[in-house]
Amino acid sequence: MAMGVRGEEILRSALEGSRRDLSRLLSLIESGQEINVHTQDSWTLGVTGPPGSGKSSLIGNFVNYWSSRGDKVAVLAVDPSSPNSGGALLGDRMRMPSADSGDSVFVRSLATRNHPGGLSAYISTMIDCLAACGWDRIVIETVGSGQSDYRIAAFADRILLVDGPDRGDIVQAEKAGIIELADIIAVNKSDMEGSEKAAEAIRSALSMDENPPPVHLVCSHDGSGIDAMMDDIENCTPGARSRLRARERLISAWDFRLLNNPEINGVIDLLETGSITLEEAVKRLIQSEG
Ligand SMILES: Nc1nc2c(ncn2[C@@H]2O[C@H](COP(=O)(O)OP(=O)(O)O)[C@@H](O)[C@H]2O)c(=O)[nH]1
Ligand SMILES: [Mg+2]
Repeated sequence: MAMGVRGEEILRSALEGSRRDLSRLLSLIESGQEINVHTQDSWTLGVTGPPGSGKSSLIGNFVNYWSSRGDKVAVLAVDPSSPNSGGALLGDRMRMPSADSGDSVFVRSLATRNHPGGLSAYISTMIDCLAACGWDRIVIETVGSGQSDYRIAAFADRILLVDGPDRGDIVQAEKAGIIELADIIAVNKSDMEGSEKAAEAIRSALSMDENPPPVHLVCSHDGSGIDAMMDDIENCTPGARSRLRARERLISAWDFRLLNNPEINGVIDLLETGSITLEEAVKRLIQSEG
């Protein structure tokens, strides 16, 4: 959908600082509208990891840290299950203490539910818009439970992987993909038993790596370990893992195109009845892309 007059008005107002219109702008992008905004240099951090590991709580720490230094922080919380106004967002608001205080924080929850293939087609535009509207720090929180969910993290220039003490299983092979993408790993809840062991398990699993990411033991509740981790986040230079991330972005964009191809259901019908081969199905879908 091309950008209409209304879209242009909303963009202008968002660029002038209206938060309400920034929200509207993100909704327009989510509904498939093209928004032509000048691409900006953006500072992005992806935060991913299993549900309950403390991603939102840690982001609350980051928000305090940056906003007290005068930075404007925007958080895009990608929630696979909830609609925009769902309970998860309310919970997150409570864990992000400054989320509603003042002009320096903007939190937006995005549902993946209505988007086959995830949010990959929109996330870059959203980042560009946020940067153009003056948000210096853009944090993308995703649940690292499904492929397409954590792939969204690859749209950020640096990635923090969060785990908890009860979840030492992050080293499992199935998670290897995301561990490779992580620049920094946080084992949160250092106040709880087993956290040190979990951090050790992760460190030893990574010991064969040529360039292993630092593993920080932190506690979002009392702030311990956070400063040292912030130093690493600030000093993290995108680069080492940029090729892997580019690959994830490509796969994610490809999935999105496939799942949103208008011919897909017809092609699946034909496959189901055995009327065409897989090879023919792929060809048909590619041809229908024009
Ligand atoms: N004991 C302890 N609990 C924590 C810590 N950080 C977060 N939690 C709790 O863990 C639960 C999940 O936190 P949340 O930030 O929502 O996790 P998310 O699902 O990864 O975003 C909440 O009940 C938090 O209060 C911590 O450092 N120590
Ligand atoms: Mg959360």
